[in-house]
Amino acid sequence: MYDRAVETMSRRQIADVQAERLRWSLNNAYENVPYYRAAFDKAGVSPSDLKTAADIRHFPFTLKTDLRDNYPFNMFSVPLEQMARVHASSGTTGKPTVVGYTMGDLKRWSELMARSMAGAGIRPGDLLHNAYGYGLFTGGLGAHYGAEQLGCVVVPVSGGGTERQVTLLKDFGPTVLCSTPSYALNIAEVAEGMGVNIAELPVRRGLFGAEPWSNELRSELDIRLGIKSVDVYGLSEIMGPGVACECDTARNGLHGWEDHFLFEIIDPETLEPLPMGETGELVITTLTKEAMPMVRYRTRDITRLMDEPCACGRTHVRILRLDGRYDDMMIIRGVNVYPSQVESVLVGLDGLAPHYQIRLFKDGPLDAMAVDVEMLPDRAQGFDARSAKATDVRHHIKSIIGVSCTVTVKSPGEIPRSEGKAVRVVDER
Ligand code: DLL
Repeated sequence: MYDRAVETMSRRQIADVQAERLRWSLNNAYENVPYYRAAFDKAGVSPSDLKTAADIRHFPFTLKTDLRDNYPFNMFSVPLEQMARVHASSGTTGKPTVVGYTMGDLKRWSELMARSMAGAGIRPGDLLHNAYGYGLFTGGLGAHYGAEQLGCVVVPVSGGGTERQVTLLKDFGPTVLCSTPSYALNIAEVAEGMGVNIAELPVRRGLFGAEPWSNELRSELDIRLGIKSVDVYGLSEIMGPGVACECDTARNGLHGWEDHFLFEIIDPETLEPLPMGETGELVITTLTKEAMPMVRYRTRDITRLMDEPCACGRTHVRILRLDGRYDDMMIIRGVNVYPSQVESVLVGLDGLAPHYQIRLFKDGPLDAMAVDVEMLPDRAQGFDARSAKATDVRHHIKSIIGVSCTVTVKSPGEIPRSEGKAVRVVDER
């Protein structure tokens, strides 16, 4: 699955491949998607204006609302009968966003997911327990077909039924676990409650993604599950999982597959492209998608790119691990805070379980943050112990992130556990 010639192309070769494929993709969008024809015409650009990949900056952005406005199938560039599958993401408000694939798209998706998995140290013959949700969510089927393409044996468990997941992990002895990081933590906890030590089972690798997770949570998962956890990124609008993935060697930034996607970082306020290395919103253009080309899709994900070659030899741009989505950023008394920063402080603090939930509420005219945490079950749970721990946590959050918040120590098990993407923030404003 590892094609050295592709994954170690020079930056120059990458730019050439991108320019050529971009011209095809912009043409596909312009000729076959009325939405794009109107958007390009309005912006006064035509696919023939593109000379190099950098000229993408003249083309208009695509937003999630554009997909919603074209619900369900109007972003597709081929007639429905030429398509092979649709997926959709639920979204918190309004209509879901629907995405579509031709057979060719599904083949490329499987190949890119297999490429990602191979980079992550998964090998043909690995028995892969897939606990990403199957269905309209792209996680389950994306990981499934990628793993089969790589030559793994897939156990298609899907999410939920956590005790059964543990039993299967024990009985089947898979070597790879795929799930969201928060669900992996839930599985670890349920296993411990069932007297099963996953660290002693054959599972050696975790491929986790679909939500932000901190390095602290990674260390926790590595130790509790006895695995090496690797981060995988993707989004349904662009393809699904496998748009970018960390490598086994460095686990330092996710290799974004630049022969299929063009990555940019823009300032989310001015919308101007930012130079390599600066932090901003990730914008992605598809280069090879047939059924649903996306031009400058604004992901709302905040990160930065690095283009130095990785220790593994790969040259494709690396996406720094994500702090979170622009929409998840909380502004507490003028300080910008992402839930993952709170996670970094909490996970690993003495006596604290790695489960948390943030509540946002109004304190007069201002936004305020409350953090719910849990003590480890084997610690004293009395009133004094809890208040001392709450003070301790509040102090840590204040000194590390710089915001004041209230902290409530809940009983073990009281904070809701995740079976997919964890709900980290509850908005009570
Ligand atoms: O979450 C696809 C996926 C499935 C990725 C399984 C990885 C593994 P959506 O439901 O469309 O697709 O959600 C996409 O999830 O824009 C990010 O905000 C977030 N996200 C995905 N992967 C990561 C990650 C899938 N590794 C949205 N780190 C994206 C942080 C992630 N956030």
